[in-house]
Amino acid sequence: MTDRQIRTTAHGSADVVILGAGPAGLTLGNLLLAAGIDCVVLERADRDRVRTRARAGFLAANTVRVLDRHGLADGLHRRGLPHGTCEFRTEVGSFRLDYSTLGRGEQHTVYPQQDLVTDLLTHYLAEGGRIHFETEAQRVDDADGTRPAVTVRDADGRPGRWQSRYVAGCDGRHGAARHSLPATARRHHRDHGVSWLGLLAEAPPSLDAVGYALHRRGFAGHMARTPEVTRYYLQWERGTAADAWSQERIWDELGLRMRTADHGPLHQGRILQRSVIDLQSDVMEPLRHGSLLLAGDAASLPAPAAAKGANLAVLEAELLAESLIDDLAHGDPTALDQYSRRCLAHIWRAQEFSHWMIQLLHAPLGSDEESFFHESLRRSRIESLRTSRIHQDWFAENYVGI
Ligand code: RFL
Repeated sequence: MTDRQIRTTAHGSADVVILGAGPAGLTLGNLLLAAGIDCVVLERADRDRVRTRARAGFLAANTVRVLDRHGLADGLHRRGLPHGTCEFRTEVGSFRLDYSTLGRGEQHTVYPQQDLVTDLLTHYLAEGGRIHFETEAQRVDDADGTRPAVTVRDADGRPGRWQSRYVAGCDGRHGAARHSLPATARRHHRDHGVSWLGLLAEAPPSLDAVGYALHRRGFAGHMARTPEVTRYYLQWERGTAADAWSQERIWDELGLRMRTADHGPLHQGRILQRSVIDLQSDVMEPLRHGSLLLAGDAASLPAPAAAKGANLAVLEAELLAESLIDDLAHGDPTALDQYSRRCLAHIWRAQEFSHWMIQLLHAPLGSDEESFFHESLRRSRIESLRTSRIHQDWFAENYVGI
């Protein structure tokens, strides 16, 4: 398909219209296509933006299993790197957990999200999948719950309309699917009151482990992405702009919090990307409203402290594909009834662990009694994780699990 064909066409129909070409939407698209279901993906961004948006990197064992099951994991097996260790650097010493030998014995695969999305897109197009870039969904209307219509606008502002039997809202937290939900939809939301400066540095990883530094000045994190690029995080004062600090100051602060005086220097390099992330979580409930179904970040946003979002997106896409195929190909009208309940069980598990990680990683920065109490609980939690094999098994199972 040429870029021109991909970009035009403001009107059309399909049994399933998928909003968003992220991990959720493209996994779903590939699975429906393989089952012969008539579907189309509508994506707001252009093709280059979709293929280069750097976000996640740590893929759980179950995500790899899902992608393997459907022949979507070739690139990941060729270029992804196995990862099974994390290192905690704290005020009272540091310790490592080889989590791939704990819990269920599972490990992560480090594979940048933009590479996964590129693989999914390439596969989808090679199989003849339909996608329209630069096509922004504005609203999903579904008066009687059986024949939804998606109002769209292309890059030149021209309006259009897509008709379908089902709409899969895979368009993230701020997409049209969430904005089109009925008043009965609930959003359970928590602001954790903590912010991070997220950084991508043109520098090789400095540790052969995920690094979690707990420091009285705040948290710092280190996560490998590729042999040339590393993601870092700095706990960041809420409201401070991402560009408030020079590169030099950022590297100094990372070095201080990561205790390079004791552990050796970090490999430094140009900072390629920086963004402020206010740690927030939410869950939409239910995930089905008539013929509109939510998956991925549109369904639930786990704060990125435990690397769950992209993994949930792939899992939910598979569950949604199974239900849609049972309904549309096998004529089972009840197939979608359990979709919401099945996903929410995984979502709340991931939310709980993500919440636990946030409590573990962040020191309250005040000096009052409340902060002292909170900080003492955190130290006790870390000490238990350092010394208790049962606690370590629990950690490993939840850290890689989904
Ligand atoms: P995405 O990836 O946001 O894709 C949604 C797509 O929808 C498009 N879109 C629209 N299209 C049409 N009409 C509209 N009105 C639209 N509105 C939006 C967008 O352009 C986009 O292409 O959602 P999806 O598929 O649900 O996937 C979710 C993941 O992207 C997200 O959860 C993860 O990136 C979270 N996350 C991580 N998850 C992990 O599992 N492991 C990690 O290591 C990990 N690291 C991270 C992360 C998120 C981060 N950020 C963004 C805070 C690291 C970071 C820094």
